[in-house]
Amino acid sequence: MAVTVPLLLAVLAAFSVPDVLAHGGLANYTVGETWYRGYDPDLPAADQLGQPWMIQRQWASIDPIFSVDDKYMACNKPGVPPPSYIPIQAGENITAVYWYWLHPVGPMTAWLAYCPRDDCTEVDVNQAEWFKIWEAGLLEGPNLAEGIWYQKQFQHWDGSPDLWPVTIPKSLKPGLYMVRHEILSIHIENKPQFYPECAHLNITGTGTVLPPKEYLKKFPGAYDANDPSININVYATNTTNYTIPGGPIWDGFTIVDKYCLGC
Ligand SMILES: *[C@@H]1O[C@H](CO)[C@@H](O)[C@H](O)[C@H]1NC(C)=O
Ligand SMILES: *[C@@H]1O[C@H](CO)[C@@H](O)[C@H](O)[C@H]1NC(C)=O
Ligand SMILES: *[C@@H]1O[C@H](CO)[C@@H](O)[C@H](O)[C@H]1NC(C)=O
Ligand SMILES: *[C@@H]1O[C@H](CO)[C@@H](O)[C@H](O)[C@H]1NC(C)=O
Ligand SMILES: *[C@@H]1O[C@H](CO)[C@@H](O)[C@H](O)[C@H]1NC(C)=O
Ligand SMILES: [Cu+2]
Repeated sequence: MAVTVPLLLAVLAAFSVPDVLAHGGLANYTVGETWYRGYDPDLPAADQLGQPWMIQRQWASIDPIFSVDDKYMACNKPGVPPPSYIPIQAGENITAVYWYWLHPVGPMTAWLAYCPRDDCTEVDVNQAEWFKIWEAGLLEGPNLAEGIWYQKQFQHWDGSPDLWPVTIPKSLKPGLYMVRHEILSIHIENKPQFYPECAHLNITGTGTVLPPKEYLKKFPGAYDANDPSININVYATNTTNYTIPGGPIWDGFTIVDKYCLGC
């Protein structure tokens, strides 16, 4: 099936047939050698919600979100918070583990939001201030429709775990944070599909900073439905030009006032 799946996807995309293939989602996380099990929409919710091991916000189905204004853009639906946190040091990688990711076209981004009052369970995910720490788009031409995106490169097409490592900025102030991984699939013309999933992190380390205001975004709010990178027909033009939505990545060094570093 490894050969026919991409072919089938190309056919589906060309005819704008609604999504019929299961495309999976963010199943687990790893930090170093340690695995953290996430929510599984195929298992009973009652066996998972509130379990002491749960570190991910609930996503009840693998279906995408179609509107940038949807309140579930923040942390999927229904986004019930978990009781536990993944411990991680600033500077370490958190690796998101997906199963059966099958869409090939579109950018991927990772975001953090600081949880005030030492608690992520009480945070309103729509009011949280998210900052982008990682992104990847088109890696190689010849154009948006046929090129190799990170979204296509990171997947294995066969159900073995697809790994997506992201580094927590070393300079980040320790504390409790939410991490938000988002895949945006744009293989269907002018019908973007968003796949966000969130987990809770307990970040330690020797960092001291948070990003300045211009990096802080809300979901909904961060994206514009008319953004040419979101409302896009990748089959219409032969180009490699693509700007990943959501503004720049915070590099972990730009602090409070870029003209006043260290003062
Ligand atoms: C995620 O973890 C669960 C529970 O340990 C396991 O059954 C499942 O195979 C894992 N999924 C992936 C994609 O690694
Ligand atoms: C850590 O994550 C970065 C991307 O953020 C990646 O380039 C690097 O290979 C990762 N390292 C490991 C050991 O996974
Ligand atoms: C976060 O980690 C610190 C350091 O290990 C620990 O003292 C604290 O209890 C943890 N907080 C939570 C909510 O897990
Ligand atoms: C797209 O553009 C590339 C580079 O300019 C060119 O090599 C290729 O033939 C073009 N493809 C089509 C289908 O026009
Ligand atoms: C392509 O580049 C132009 C600027 O040259 C920009 O206006 C446009 O939004 C870009 N398109 C995408 C999809 O990023
Ligand atoms: Cu899909």
